[in-house]
Amino acid sequence: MLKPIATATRELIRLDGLWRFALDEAATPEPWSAELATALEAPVPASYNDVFADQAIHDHVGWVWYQRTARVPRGWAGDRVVLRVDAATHEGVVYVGGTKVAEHVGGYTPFEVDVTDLAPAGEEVRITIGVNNELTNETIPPGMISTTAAGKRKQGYRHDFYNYAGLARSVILYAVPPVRVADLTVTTDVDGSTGVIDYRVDVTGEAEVRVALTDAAGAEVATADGPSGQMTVTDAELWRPGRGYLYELRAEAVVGGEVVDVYELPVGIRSIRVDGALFLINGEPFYFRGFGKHEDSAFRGRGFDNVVMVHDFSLMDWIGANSFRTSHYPYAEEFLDYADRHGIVVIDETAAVGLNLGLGGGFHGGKSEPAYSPTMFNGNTQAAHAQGIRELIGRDKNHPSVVMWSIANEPDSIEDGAREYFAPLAALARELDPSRPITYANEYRGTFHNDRLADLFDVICLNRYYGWYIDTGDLESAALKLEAELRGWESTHGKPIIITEYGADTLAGLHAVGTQAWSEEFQVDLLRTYHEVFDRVEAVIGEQVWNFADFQTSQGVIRVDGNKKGVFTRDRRPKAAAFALRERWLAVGAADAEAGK
Ligand code: GCB
Repeated sequence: MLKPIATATRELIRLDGLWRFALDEAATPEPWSAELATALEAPVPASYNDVFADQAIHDHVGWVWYQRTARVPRGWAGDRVVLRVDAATHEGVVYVGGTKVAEHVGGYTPFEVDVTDLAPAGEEVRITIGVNNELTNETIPPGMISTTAAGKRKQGYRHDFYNYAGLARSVILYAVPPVRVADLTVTTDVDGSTGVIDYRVDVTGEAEVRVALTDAAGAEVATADGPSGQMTVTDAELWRPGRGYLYELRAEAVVGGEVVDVYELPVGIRSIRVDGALFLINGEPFYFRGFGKHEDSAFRGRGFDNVVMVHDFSLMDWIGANSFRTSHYPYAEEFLDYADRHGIVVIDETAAVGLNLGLGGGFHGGKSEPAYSPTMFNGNTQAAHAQGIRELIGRDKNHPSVVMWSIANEPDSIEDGAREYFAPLAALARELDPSRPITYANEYRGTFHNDRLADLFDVICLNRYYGWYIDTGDLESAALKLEAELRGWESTHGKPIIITEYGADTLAGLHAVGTQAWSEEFQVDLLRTYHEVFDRVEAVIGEQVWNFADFQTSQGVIRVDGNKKGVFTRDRRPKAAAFALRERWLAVGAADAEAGK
């Protein structure tokens, strides 16, 4: 799905700002049929939960309503007008005037609809968007709704981050020509010093297709005709980690010799391969240094904010990180655009987190029934998961920064049914994108002895908490168990291993001379202990600390105002571990640079 952009033939307006806002129970039965009667105004983009000083809004389970008017620009006459919602978490319904125009399930991927007939050029239209945050055993991520003793509805879930909801990303109204570029798919490869670009252009209507590639200085380096084909660039400037060189692919739809539509896509030429236990980018072994992150900040919840994003990237640069995982859902596309431009490597994850009854936030939880069963994670869950994979790949397939798809975080990988559930999903991801490796992030109960999924994937991603949830405070045992396990995976699978989570909750400002869980010194020691092991095991080709920053979770006895495993606090101040990581990562980065990587 193409990101809306402005070109010579396309225009867009963002409907960001303040929208009228009401909880469903405070609204009339058909809130879209008239002006929403409410005193509340909610910012878009933002999660609504932390914006108001109102516990009922914070804890709300169910539908909320956003509404505003927008004037369709006069100049859009003759164009198709499209309304796009970048994210409605987790389910959205859209009305223009009194007419329902779109419904969508899945809280972290965009949806859009042609509203031309209801939104004539020059007219003002009323747009009402309903957003539902409910999670069930058949949604991705899953959850469960119960009623409290006091009669309130309560949303439970098996993932360790707050269920922020609302319109967390932009809402956009845009104009495109009736005959137009509808989608573009680009994959690249490298052959010696030649860059190879395979492209496919899908067109709405009847048109010829012309494609041209320009370099960063604007010089045309290749052209092609036809809806699909190949272009080559001699002496190509490659997209590399740390240097996000981008070409631009310009696709034109041409009718009777006239260009009726133009779409411009940044293209990074690079190759990705997994070879034995190596992860190769442009034929060079790549070592992942970085974090599992969250879209999470004060007031905004999961709301997209350029300030927070640029600051986070700046801190990642400062600390020497070269990569991150979009744990545990697809992030705003702006993150990938930025990563493309700056050469940051991304593991792109679906929202499939919590498909596991044996875990609660990384530690062992109670378990009473089978995970993969008609009443728990069933065919409908799997269908929603498949749709999540389609939408993730559909949105992000052209980003050079995305080097691998992670199709789930910590699903149950050891029970009956796990393989039946995951094999078709792994096959689907491969079919949709044969150009990228795939993985899933494995939790500690799935060992190299009993895991039933690893062989379906290219890279083994392990989330491990020895010294924290297991053998708390005992780093000697942690090192022994970690090394034994990593060597086991290495010898049984012979695939690359990335430790996609390791870390310790750490209270900023808590210090201790001796070993003391939760202290800043302990976080430093735990990370160092892991690093010593990683450096001894050849198949380990990456380390991503959990987490970049402290983040909000649901309330619970093991969380104090959220998860504190951040290397930075929630307001992005460094803990001692930030300086320790910086020392290690800048040194490794410098060695890589010297070796020409
Ligand atoms: C995990 C989960 C992550 C949690 C983390 C923790 O394994 O993947 O979402 O936040 O553990 O801190 O418990």
